[in-house]
Amino acid sequence: MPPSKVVCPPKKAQGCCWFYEGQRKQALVIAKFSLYAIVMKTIKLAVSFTACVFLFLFLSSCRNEDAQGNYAVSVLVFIPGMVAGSPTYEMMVEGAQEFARAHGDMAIRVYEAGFNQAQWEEQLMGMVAGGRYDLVLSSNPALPEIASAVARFFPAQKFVITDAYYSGSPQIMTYMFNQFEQALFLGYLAGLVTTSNMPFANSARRIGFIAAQEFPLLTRQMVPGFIEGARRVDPEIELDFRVIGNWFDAGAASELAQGMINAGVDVFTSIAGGATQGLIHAIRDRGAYAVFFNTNEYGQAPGLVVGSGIVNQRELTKEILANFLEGNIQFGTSRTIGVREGYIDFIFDDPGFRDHVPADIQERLEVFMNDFRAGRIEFVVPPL
Ligand code: RBF
Repeated sequence: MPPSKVVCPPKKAQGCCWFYEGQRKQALVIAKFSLYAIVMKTIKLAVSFTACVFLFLFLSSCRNEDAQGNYAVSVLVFIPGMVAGSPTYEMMVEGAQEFARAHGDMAIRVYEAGFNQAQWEEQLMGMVAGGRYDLVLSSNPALPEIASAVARFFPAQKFVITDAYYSGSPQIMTYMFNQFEQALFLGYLAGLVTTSNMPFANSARRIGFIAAQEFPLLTRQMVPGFIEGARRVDPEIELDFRVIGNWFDAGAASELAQGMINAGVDVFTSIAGGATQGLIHAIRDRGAYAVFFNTNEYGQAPGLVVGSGIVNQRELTKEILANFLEGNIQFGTSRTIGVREGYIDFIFDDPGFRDHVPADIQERLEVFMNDFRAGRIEFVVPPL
């Protein structure tokens, strides 16, 4: 395209017009480039500044949460799953944090390993590899095997695992809740409710158990304990046991529960972590009852959640940490704790029980629990 004459200064030769036009273009390019450079520099500065701010915030939060720094003792709470919605995990984290608040020189780091169980060993290995933690605390029946595999690579690393049984590794101590006992008294209550004339109790004498997945503690002790307790009320009671396949799918849990209600189940229990919300939804929707393990769940559906057991995991966690500070953990051993040791009980003192459960059922359960605490209930805990 010929250079435009319109932009030519009038006194310059024609040929110069192209030169001036070129200069103008050059100037424009330089100006654009400079503007671009300034904008980029500003962005770079802003990015670097933001990165520094984040790094600073991250490092300062690490000082509080992470295991190093100026703390005398550092503890990793390894959660095989997610904390929210999993009562035993919630209680362990709360107990550890409460203990650390009261003992200023202890750092607690909580690590959630998520639901991919195939990755737990690798994750635990990664966490302890730096040698930063004096103690790894966890709670899950499957954890001792994983911890012992990791322990072989790190002979100085110590582990305390609750809700689990293991002995023989000088690096590991376990605390086993006697879940057969809790299953027995919750099953007894389920038996009283399914045979009652409460509004949603039918004539079928069928109770339900929804599990996230099968594992030895569940299939060998919790499920058998639940049905044995119910049959102490009426030997004709049947158990409908179903498995979801994971610890988070509330939709699947709800579908299972609806099907079980259709089949005559009027009282449920479950061990399903976050997926338990689906069961709660189903009993609200359709009208049925539930009793729960481990923690106070009455508030989830007042009038329908008619019983809650409690494991004293929060206190146990604090005791473990206190013992660890005193050098009093018996590594290589396992301790079983239940009703008589004061670590498992039934929550009577809640409006969900007091205001909604018929008086005769309350009385019969109270007699049963008093006998239990006094050692007058006879039972044989099945081997794991
Ligand atoms: N319980 C939960 O509440 N949430 C979980 O995500 C969870 N994941 C588990 C994974 C495995 C492999 C096993 C064996 C158990 C899991 N439990 C979970 C069960 C829990 O640790 C405990 O055994 C039961 O709640 C009975 O106390």
